[in-house]
Amino acid sequence: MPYTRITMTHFLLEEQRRLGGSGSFTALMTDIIFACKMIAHEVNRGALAGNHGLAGSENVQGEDQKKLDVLANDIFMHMNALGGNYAGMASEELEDIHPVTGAADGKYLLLFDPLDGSSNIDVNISVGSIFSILKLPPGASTIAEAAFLRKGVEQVAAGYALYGSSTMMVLTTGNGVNGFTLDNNVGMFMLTHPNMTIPADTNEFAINASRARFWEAPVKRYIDECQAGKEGPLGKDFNMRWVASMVAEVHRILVRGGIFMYPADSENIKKGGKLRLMYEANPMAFIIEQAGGAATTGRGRIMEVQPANLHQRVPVILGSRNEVERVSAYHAEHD
Ligand code: AHM
Ligand code: MG
Repeated sequence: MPYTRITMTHFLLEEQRRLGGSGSFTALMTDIIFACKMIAHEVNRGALAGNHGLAGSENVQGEDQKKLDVLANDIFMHMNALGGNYAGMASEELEDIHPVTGAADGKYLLLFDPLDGSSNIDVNISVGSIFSILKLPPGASTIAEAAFLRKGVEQVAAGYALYGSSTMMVLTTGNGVNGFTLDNNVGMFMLTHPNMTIPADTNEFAINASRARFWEAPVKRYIDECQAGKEGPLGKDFNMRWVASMVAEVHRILVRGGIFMYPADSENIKKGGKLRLMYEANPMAFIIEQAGGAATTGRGRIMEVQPANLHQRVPVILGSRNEVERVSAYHAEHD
């Protein structure tokens, strides 16, 4: 049988040829791939390397940082600064933007959550890294926070690495979604999931049900209807999953469909929601839409939210199009 495997590097080079690009995007993706491989290695070594437990510090969100949160952030910052492709970076773990010094030609901005799903680190459940790439606005000579505060529709690429039973990277550059699996023996990501698409219908939902007492009426209505099963208005039985790692939930939805919700509720709305617009919601919304799904706050498309600050939070409802549209319609009927 002929050998047909395509590495992620070759896939990116092929895309570059197709689009007539200069190669700088391929170069910056190479840095992200390195960073994710190194983080995968540290996640995998886990307790053997003393990587579990608290770092003894708090991040900008006031959350206790785990050792691996800090290590993953350091790896992501370091590896991506080396290549000189970025003018600046912003991380969920850092209060302020980080201009990349010595990279006068950096044309891109990188926003990332170095290790999402922190509550799962010490219990050996899947976690991931999420990234979003913007172009430096024309004429911007100094890097200020304002350069980063752009709607999700302006992203040029977004992706995630999933540190699960195998390590995967999933990427969109606005031309569909492709998934790559790390072959540990050769240290390369191989194209294993070309053109990932999300079925429009689903009977699987994901929500943290411990927050039910805080839910708004449209969310409560929808979940009640899912739980009513065949006898209810939706006319089918639903199953529920909640990993508490957004990367794992989004990946499951890309592979077999589903709806994921971290909606606004009476408690988290004081902060604007739970998930971060720039590091979690926007990149995942871009991927989900590119795979044929939908991503909304319940009251509008996530990628059209104008960010007011770097660490802004938003309600997130995403996944199989027909179910996401149903939940949006319930919000519209209610408001
Ligand atoms: P983190 O960035 O601090 O890890 O938080 C984000 C995570 C998401 O991956 C996940 O969907 C959610 O928080 C889980 O929240 P909860 O602990 O309320 O279930
Ligand atoms: Mg996160």
